[in-house]
This record gives sequence, structure tokens and C-alpha cells, in this order.
Amino acid sequence: MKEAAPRTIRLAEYTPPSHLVEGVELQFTLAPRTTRVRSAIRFRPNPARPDAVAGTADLRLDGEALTLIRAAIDGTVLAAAPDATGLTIPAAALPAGPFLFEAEVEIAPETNTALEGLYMSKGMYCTQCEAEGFRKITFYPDRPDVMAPFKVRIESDLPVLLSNGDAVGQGPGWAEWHDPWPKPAYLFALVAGDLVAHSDRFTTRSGREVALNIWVRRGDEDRCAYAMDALKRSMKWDEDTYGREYDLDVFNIVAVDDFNMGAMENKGLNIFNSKYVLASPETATDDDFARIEAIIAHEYFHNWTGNRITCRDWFQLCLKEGLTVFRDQSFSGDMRSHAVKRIEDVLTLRARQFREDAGPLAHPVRPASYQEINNFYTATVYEKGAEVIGMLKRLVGDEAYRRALDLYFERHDGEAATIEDWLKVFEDATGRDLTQFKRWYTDAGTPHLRVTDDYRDGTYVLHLEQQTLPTPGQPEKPPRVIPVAVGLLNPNGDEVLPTRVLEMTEARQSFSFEGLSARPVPSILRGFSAPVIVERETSAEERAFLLAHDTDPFSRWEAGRGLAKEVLVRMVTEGADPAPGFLEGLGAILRDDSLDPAFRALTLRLPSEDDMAQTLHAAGHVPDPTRIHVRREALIEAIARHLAGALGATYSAMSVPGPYTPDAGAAGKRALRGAALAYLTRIDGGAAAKVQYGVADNMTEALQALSALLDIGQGAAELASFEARWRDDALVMDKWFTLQVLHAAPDDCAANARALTERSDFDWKNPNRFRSVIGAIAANAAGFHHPSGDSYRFLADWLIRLDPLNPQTAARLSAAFDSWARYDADRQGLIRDQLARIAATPGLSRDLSEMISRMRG
Ligand code: 0A1
Ligand code: ZN
Repeated sequence: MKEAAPRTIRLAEYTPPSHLVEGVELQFTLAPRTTRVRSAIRFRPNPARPDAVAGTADLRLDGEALTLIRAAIDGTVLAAAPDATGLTIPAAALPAGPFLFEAEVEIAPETNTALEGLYMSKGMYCTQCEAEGFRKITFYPDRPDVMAPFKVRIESDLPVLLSNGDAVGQGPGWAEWHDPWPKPAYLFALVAGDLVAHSDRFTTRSGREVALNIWVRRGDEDRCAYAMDALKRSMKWDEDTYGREYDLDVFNIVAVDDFNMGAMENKGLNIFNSKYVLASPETATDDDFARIEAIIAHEYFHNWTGNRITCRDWFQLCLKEGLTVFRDQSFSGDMRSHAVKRIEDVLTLRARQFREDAGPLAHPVRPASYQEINNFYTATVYEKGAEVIGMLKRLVGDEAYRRALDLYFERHDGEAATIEDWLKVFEDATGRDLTQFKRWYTDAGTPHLRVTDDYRDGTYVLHLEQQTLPTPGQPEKPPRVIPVAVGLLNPNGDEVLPTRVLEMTEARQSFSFEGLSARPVPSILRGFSAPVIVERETSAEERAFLLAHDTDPFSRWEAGRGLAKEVLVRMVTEGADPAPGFLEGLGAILRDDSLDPAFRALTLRLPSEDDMAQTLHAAGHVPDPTRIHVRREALIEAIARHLAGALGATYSAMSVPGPYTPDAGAAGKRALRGAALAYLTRIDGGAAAKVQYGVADNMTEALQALSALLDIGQGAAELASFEARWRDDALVMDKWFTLQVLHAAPDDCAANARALTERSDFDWKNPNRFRSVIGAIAANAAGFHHPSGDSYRFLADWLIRLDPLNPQTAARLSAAFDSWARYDADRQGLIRDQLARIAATPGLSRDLSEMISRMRG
């Protein structure tokens, strides 16, 4: 049998829907194998479609894996039979003008392992409809530009029955919900279960009383307080910062154990992976708390940027995601430290998005085509999408940004909008022409910014040159607008030019600074003002100078980062010893008590092995992951020996007295203390880490100690006691699984991972547990790229096994193979063999086959 040719959806082929929906009524009678869904949908011809108005357009409804019991139009039963992807009702069978479509279908949530549509998780019913899951619930025009108010009736014996909007009635065995705000089907949600609520209230600034509930399984109620606090702060922040108020009387959040992604912004009923809701000091780390705060905010902020204003089609995904990430990043910066948050965000961007942009999966922030939209929930759409908004804000200024956003909400509320609409709002609010700026949305690839300079007679000139390498399907890369924030420092360390944004628009451009008394030291791309790669030949002395004196905290950190990379590159390629200047510079930061401990912790963190592979490859070397690992370990040990005294002093000084609190101040101290511990463990045989593990009363300190021990090949006793204490707590045990793979020595990595998958508690159908091992192996660079190819095979085996059950998660994890072209011929061959093996698997999902074929090129 011939495989069907993969469908390709193109932005250029967008056509408005033939019919619009005026209202939907849904009735669910829940049963694990035989859930009945009755729908009543009021359609009318779309005035923007003359063929529909003229009565010549068919009505196409999406529908997958549905058993159709009955369908009718205006009460007349339809003969039409569905095909594999939906139901077509011929124009001839449609009344002129508005009509009522009714259907009754049956679905089986219990056997839904893809976790898309209506599915079950530990006895509870829940839904995931973004991007195209609603079509697995009933027949519907499942596209975001069809928006309608929903009425939902749920019938079930389970005690808690939830849907979008406000509850309008309930009794034993049933509940009715009404969501008055028109929404696309991807924002529909339903939950039914034996749940308990952690409840609170919020009064909006115009006086609306909102009931807040976080619904969890019995026993988890005492782990909701932090998420609730984050929710209230998010609600307040959106009022204060964007003038956006909540618009229903209730806001529900539900924690689910089986979930493919982080969380979902369904209108009035956010559904979360329980990992991003549940937290207590004993079970969650400081990073977990920070992530919970960010994701709670992210989903809440979607209420305006995503729900009230949604996307016209899935190509516009960055319209809601880039903006909402930008908003949650600003929120976290306001709650914590902007400098630290910016550095962390840049670290993530470079690790995930720059990597994506440099390989076969590179795509524009707004892609022009796809086979499976689920494959485009990427670092490019999300994180680079947020960077693009940051640039826009920098270019127009804070005040104009706020005016443009006000106009955006005013103009597009209740609509499904496009990137063109978004840019037009900025053009109208500021008078700026954003034609060139739009390339950030349409062109893939990370621009390289080459910087040279000269100085003569008091005038300093910066010469900038931009170049973007070709990406799949885009050989030509015209210049983009790049806001380059620069400052100039005097040789004595004083700032002679405070931050100024240079607006680069040409391929090559020079900027002059006059009236200087000496050649300045430039601080370039302050605050990481654009997602570009700066290339500048500079001396170690100059980097050390900026590390010591730059007034911009990001650039200061970046100088240290540059030094560390330079040192590591020389250690790897030339077998050099670590430069003493670097060790001194690090020591100075470590000892500088005027600096935020969280900032110092970030400066002490060395570039990851994958970052070094990326860096070496970009510099024209063929990275050897084994050698990178060995040399980086040597650098860690050299730092530990050189700074032993200061590290010991920091370790003592940063101890946080009293009970654990998750605030940024205490977390920053713990981060610095943990960084010191990781170094000290290299020279004290694990003594301090063992003590810390023994006395830790919180997960942050316990995991720091355990990781440090595993890194030196110890920790067996601690792993056993950890397991004994937490064996019944899945979220905590996920950490235990991950640790043993992530911190395995390269030779042990695949074997450890394999042994873990043989345990009876390796519940591989649960995405969190699957990722805890299979995702972790890809994150252990030297282990994953072991010359035996063992880890490659291991990953491929598991992707092939998971794909028929959960294509979305299999496809996401397959991206681990995207860096194959960096490596030597042997490793390339080994990876390509696995890609070929996956590609040859019969019945591969659309999700995974698209990913594999893009990676194979
Ligand atoms: N919109 C959600 C992310 C999300 C996307 C897809 C999902 O299933 C395919 C689930 C969640 C967000 O940005 O948080
Ligand atoms: Zn989002």
C-alpha cells in the first residue's frame, strides 16, 4: 500500500471560512469508552465569502476518530457520511441564510493516549484542544478564525464538572456552563473528576469579584498556595501594566498529571501539567517555583493576548505566543530581578532557539507552511517571537509601545488577527514604516553582527556588518532592522556614553561618536537588544575590563561568558591550561558582595557542553563531545582549586537561615551557595555535599547536593534514601529519574537510562515520566553523543515505540537529533542511520515523519 503524500498547509493559501458560527451548545454524557457528545451549532454564511452567500459553498466540518450517530440540518436528518478527516455537507443540502446543524457522536476518552481532544488521566476527564484537538470531540470548523459563544452541559457522576466561562446551573450528576466571550474551538475545555479546590478571591480594579480556584487531586491541596499567589499577582500586574482586567466571575485552574505540554490557556479554565502548579518547599526547587510563577502568568495573560484577541490561522501563532512570552518575561523581571531574568532568558534563547535557527529545523517566527502545526510550538515561535516584540518596544520607546498596545486591544478585541494587523497598529500609533522590520517575522536564521572599530582625533567609529546564513527554503537574507544598544566606557572604567540604541538597517553601517578624550571601550548589544550573534575580535583584557566595570549587567555577564568560552575553546582545541586572568576575574565576581548573589551564581555557571559544541562548530571546528566534556570538567576542577578559599567562604556566607521561602532574594543566595558547592565537591571528596544532603529541609538544597555527588561518581546512598522517601510522589520521582541520566558519566549514560526504563515505575505513557529519562539523555551531551552510538539507538527505539500512542511528544523529543551536521563523519553516520530507521517505520505519525524528514534534509 502506498503511503498518502504528506499534506502541506500554506499561509499563501488562506481562505476565510465559508460559514461563521453564531453559537454552540454542547452536551456531554461522560463514559470512559462511550462518551456521547451532542452538538447544536448555529451557522450563517460568511459575508466575506460570496460563494457561501450565493449558496454555492459546501460546508466542511473537521472531525477525526468520531463515531457519527446522527446529524441533521434544521431538523432534517443528513445522509452524508464522514471521511477520515471530517464531514462535507454539499451546498445543495444547505438552507439559504442561517441554519442549525445538530450532531450526535460517540468518542472513547479512555483509549485516547495522544492526550489531544477529550482524554482521561487517572480517572479524571480533561481536554486539550490546541491546536486541532476539538475535531476529536465533535464535528466543527476547527480553525481559530471561527469564534463563537459556547454553552456546555456535562452529565457525569463525578463530583466536579467544569467548562469555560461561568457556571449557570448544576445539580446531582450535571452542570451547565456558559462562556459569553466568542472563542475559537481550540480554547474549549472540559474537566470532570473527583477534585478538590484551593480557593481564593480577586477584586478587579473596576470592582468585579472573581472566584479563583485551583483544582487538584485529593492530597495535593497543600501544594497550591504559591500558584495561587502568582495568579493574584499576575491579575494585578496585567491591570497595572497593560490596563487589562479579567472578564468573568470565575477563574479555574486544573492540575493534570498527563499532559503533553506545560499548560493551556482555555478561556476561564486553564489546564496545567501538574508539574507547573504543585509546589511545596520539600518537593519543588527554586527553579520550579520561578517556572510556576512564569507559567501561571503566561496562561493568565493569554486571556487578553490569545483569547480576547486570537490568531486568524496557525501561521499567526507568534501573535499570541511571542507577545504572551514577552509579557510573562516582563512580569517575572518585575517580580524578581530584571538583570537576572534577562540573562536567564538569553541563556534559554541561545540554547534552544539559536540551535534551532542554525540547523535543519530552522523556520521563521511566522512560518509559511507546515504539515503538522503541533511541530511549530517551538523556541522560534515562542522565544524569538518574544525577542521580536522586545526589539519593537526598544525601537518605538516605552510610551509608544503602550499606546500601540492600547490601540491593538481597542481595534482587535473579539477578533482573530494577523501579524499584519499587529504591525499596522504600531505603524498607526507611531507613524513608523515597519516594512523592513517585518523580516523578523518572515525570515529564519540568526543574523551575525560583525563589529570592528577605529578611533582618531577624539572620534570613535563603530563599523557594523550584518549577515544571515541561508536556512531551509530561504537562500537569500536581505538586511534587517537591528537595534544595537551600545555604551562607551573610559579606560578608567567610567561610562562616557550611556546606553544609546543604534538603528542598523543596512548590510553595512558605521556610527561615529565624537568628542572623546581617549579611545573608549565599547559595550555592545547591551541588555541583548537584538537576537543576533555578535562577532568581534577582542582581547581577553578588554573582556576582563568589561566584566569588572560594565554598568549594564547583561553586558557584564556577557563579558564573563565570552572569557569562559574563549578559555574553553583553547582548552579543547589546543590543550591549553585555563587562563589565570579568567580565574582571577571569576574570583573577583565571587567575592564582590555588592553584586546580587543570583547574578554571581550565573557568572559562575560555565557554558554548557552543548553550547560549546555550538560555539566550536560556528568557529569552524568539528566539536568532539567527549573531549568537550573532559576539558570542561578539567576547567571546573581548576576553578575549584584556584578559588577554593573564596568558594568556601561564599558557601558559608550564603547559607539562608530560618524556614524556606521561595522569594528571589533567598533563592539567589541558595543559587550562589549551590554553585559554590558544585565546585567544592570537586576537591573535598563530596564531604560538604553529603552534609548538605543530610540536613536539607528543601528540595533545592537536596538536589544541589545530590547532583554534585553524582557529578563525582558518588551519591548511591543518597539516591536510595531519596527514592525511599519519595517513591509515591510522581513529580518528585521524575527528578530522581532525570538526575541519574543527566549526571551520568558519558560511558554510563545509555546504560543508566536503559536500566531506568526497565523499572516497573517507568510509566512511559506519562509524558513527564517519558521526558524524565528519554528527554534527559539528549540533555547529557557527552552521553548522548557517545561514540558507540548507543544513546542514539536508545532514543530512536523509544521514539518509534511512543509514536503510535503519543505522536506529539515523540515528535518534540526527536528534535534532539537536529544538531547532527555539527559532528564528525562517524557520528553523523550513526545519527543519520537512526533517522533513516525511524523514517522507514511503517505507519509513522504525521508529526514524527515531518520532523524526521526536515532533519534528514
Ligand atoms: N498555548 C499553550 C501551549 C500549548 C500548545 C499546544 C498544546 O497542545 C498541542 C498544549 C499547550 C501555551 O502557550 O501555554
Ligand atoms: Zn502561550
